[in-house]
Amino acid sequence: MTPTHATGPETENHVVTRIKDQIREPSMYKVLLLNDDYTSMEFVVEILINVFHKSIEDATAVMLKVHRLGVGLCGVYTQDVAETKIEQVHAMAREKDFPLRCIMERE
Ligand code: TYC
Repeated sequence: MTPTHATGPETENHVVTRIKDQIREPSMYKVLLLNDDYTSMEFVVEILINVFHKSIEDATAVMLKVHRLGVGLCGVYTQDVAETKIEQVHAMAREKDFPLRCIMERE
């Protein structure tokens, strides 16, 4: 049977496929706080409130989790936002001479 429409690379279907291929969800990154023996609990709570927009209750829970287990989740962000938040944490910690470390992991 004769095809009712073209099926080569220039057809509408292929264009639609190509556009769909370009509309990808961005990769997301977990931002994690690491425990250490020197950073004050109060400062970590302050970071979680001011950089990660946690309530005081959630900030305290995350800080205690990091203190007890060694690592805790601050939030999940696009690459640029995750990198900026990590820079903010390290800059604020450096200012107070705390060795607080923050890392990101692709989800
Ligand atoms: N372990 C620290 C203390 O006992 C508190 C702390 C919690 C440090 C979380 C870092 O990411 C951290 N003062």
